[in-house]
Parts: sequence; structure tokens; C-alpha cells
Amino acid sequence: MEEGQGISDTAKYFFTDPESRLLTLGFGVLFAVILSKIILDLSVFNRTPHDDVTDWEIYEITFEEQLVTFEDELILSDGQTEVVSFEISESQIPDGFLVGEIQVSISYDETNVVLVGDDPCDTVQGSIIFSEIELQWDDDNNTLSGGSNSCEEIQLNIRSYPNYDGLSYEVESYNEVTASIDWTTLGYGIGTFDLQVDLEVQQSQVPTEDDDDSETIQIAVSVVCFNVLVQEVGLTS
Ligand SMILES: [Ca+2]
Ligand SMILES: [Ca+2]
Repeated sequence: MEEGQGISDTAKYFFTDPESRLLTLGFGVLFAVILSKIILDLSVFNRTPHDDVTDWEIYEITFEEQLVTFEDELILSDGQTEVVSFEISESQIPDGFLVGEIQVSISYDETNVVLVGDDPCDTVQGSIIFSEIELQWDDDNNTLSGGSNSCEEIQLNIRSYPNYDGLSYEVESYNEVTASIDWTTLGYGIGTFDLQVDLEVQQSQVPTEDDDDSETIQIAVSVVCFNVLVQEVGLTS
């Protein structure tokens, strides 16, 4: 037998022997796993030359607020319902500010002066009614309607900017811009804001010619505008 034939036969035997084939397969798999691990380690190293965690910083988000107010006065007669509209335009909001919330105060008194006995307070109902203005209509913190029969002030409010509560908080982020990204959407709270007011007159238990059948109602609308402030307070540990 020539030497070349001998090697060839040995190789043929090696690859046809089941145990040898299993051994070859085992080495192949092991090699593939090691190679994958090396490639993965290299690619991760290239993608993040620095430790990921040290790139994050802690920022404090605080809000500076300014109120834009509207006032109106209504004289309603017994059983009357009136819708008052307030136009909130972009030009009324301070530069760089966004609308966080709209608050409403409805106040009245019994203005009738009777000579005999008392004229009790009338009943007033107030409601923020749905319109096209972009507000958080379903927010749990809203008070969309309320009433009084004792001349107490009626307070209503509706959230304008999603999740705005005016409270400061800390956030981990890459930089000042990404830290305040949640507070940059324009358009909330701009448009026609509608308020419905109803009056039901309560008259004196002692009917006299002094009884009235109307009331004067004051409405104050406060548009809570905010400007977001970002301050770096440290590195994440
Ligand atoms: Ca009355
Ligand atoms: Ca009255």
C-alpha cells in the first residue's frame, strides 16, 4: 500500500465511523459557540465604549406657573340656563408656557333685600360642557360640575395637559432635552371653553312684594399656564 492511499483510507474510515462523526460534530458545535461568543462580545464593546449606566443623569423637573384669567357676570332669571363661552387663544398664553389646567369659580349672593323676613339663597348649578377644545375630559382629577343652594362658591376644574399636576419630580435621562420631553406638546387648552350655568330661584317663606325672581352670578376662569424648568441634580449610582 502506498503512503497516499493509506492516509486516504484512514480519513475515509474516520468519517464513516459513527463515533468519529459524533466527535467531529461535537467539536464543530463547540467551535461555533465560542466564535459566536467572541463576535457578540466584540459587537457589544463597539456599540457601548463606555459603561451604559454612567451616561444617565438625574434631573429635577419643576414648573413655573402663571395664571391667565377671564371674568364674566350673568343675570339669570328663575329656571334659566345659559352657556358662557371663553376664547382661549395662543396669543393670551405667556411665551414658552403651556396650559396645564383650567379652574372655574362661580360665586353669587342673594342680592334681594327684603323688608320682612329673609330671602333664602337661590340654587345655582355650573358645568364645564364638552367642546372641541383639547382637554383631558376623562381625567379622574376633574370636577366638571357642581352646585350650591347656600351662596357658597362653586369650584370646578379640568386638566388640560396630560398628567400635569404642577408637582416637581426627578427623572433619569441622557440630557436636559430628553428629561423634559413630556412637556413639549403644543395645543392643549387652546380653543373655546364652554361653561353652563343654571339658576333656580328660592323665594322667601313669607311671600311679600319684595321677592325677586333672578340673581347675579360672577364667573372667574383661571387658565393655569406652566413653563417647565430642568435642573441636573446628579449622576445615577
Ligand atoms: Ca332667593
Ligand atoms: Ca335672588
